Amino acid sequence: PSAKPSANQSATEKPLQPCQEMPPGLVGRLLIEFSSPMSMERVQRENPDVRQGGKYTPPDCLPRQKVAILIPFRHREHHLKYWLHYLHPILRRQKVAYGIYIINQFGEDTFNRAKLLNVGFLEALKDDEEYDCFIFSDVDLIPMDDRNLYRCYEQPRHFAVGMDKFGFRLPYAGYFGGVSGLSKSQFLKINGFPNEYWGWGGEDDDIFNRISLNGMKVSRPDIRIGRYRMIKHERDKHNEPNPQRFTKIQNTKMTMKRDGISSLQYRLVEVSRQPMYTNITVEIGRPP
Ligand code: UDH
Repeated sequence: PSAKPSANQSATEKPLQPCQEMPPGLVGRLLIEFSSPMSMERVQRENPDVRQGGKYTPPDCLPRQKVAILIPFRHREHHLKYWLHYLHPILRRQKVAYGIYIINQFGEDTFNRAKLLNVGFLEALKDDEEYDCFIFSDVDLIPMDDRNLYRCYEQPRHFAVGMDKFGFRLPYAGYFGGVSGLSKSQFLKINGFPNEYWGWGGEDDDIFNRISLNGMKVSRPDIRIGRYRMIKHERDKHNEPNPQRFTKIQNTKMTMKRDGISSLQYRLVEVSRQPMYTNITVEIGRPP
């Protein structure tokens, strides 16, 4: 073994042990509510150990994975404050090294969640090539139990199995929406996500198809642990249900080879490092 100290270990300290598989500081079920006012100042005050750009490394053990958390985003500042307020402390207790990336769609054309997440994958790796796990989370979904560990698994992971709006049950067996996670190699194996789902719906089913068609199987937490609260909201402008989604998800087998991370095109508008997250504003075009 080399004597070279790692990044979070100085020459004088004794070497850090790998973080435990099941972190000892977890608290289990959490009380999640969105009625008390929230501010970014408060989030900053309560998370002094989060580094610029929303990065964190456990100080007391060597994390097993480096996780990039990617959030598709436009005009949801109010939700983002709650997400950061709840998630930073949870992720800290879960003992992973992580960075938070907001992938902000520039302009007012039709929203495209999956394409934004493809951009997030490449831009996070540009920022830090050591990311080996990617978690894709909607901005309005908060886990109700910190035993739902935000990391990557042997198989692609679906985290949001029990959302309040679906009565804390999976809405259907192949549901892959809300919060999901793939290792770098799992993501590349399915050629990333589709770029051609404009507007609401279908892209998560396409991703589920990609996973199955490539011989993988979705893994999930226990339904008692994978519970989520969603911040209630009305439908956004420029994210109407996509009427093509039903036919498109029939064709994943044909489209996934040409449409994905391999065919992604975008124009980076701005990368800005905020105290609690990194903001990536991107122009991704509009539906044909
Ligand atoms: N998102 C944005 N801005 C948008 C659209 C979507 O940030 O304008 C992101 C955000 O992370 C959101 C995710 O994309 O959590 C998914 O979009 P969504 O929240 O619209 O999807 P969901 O299925 O809601 O949660 C659909 C509209 C429900 C309307 C119900 C009215 N009672």
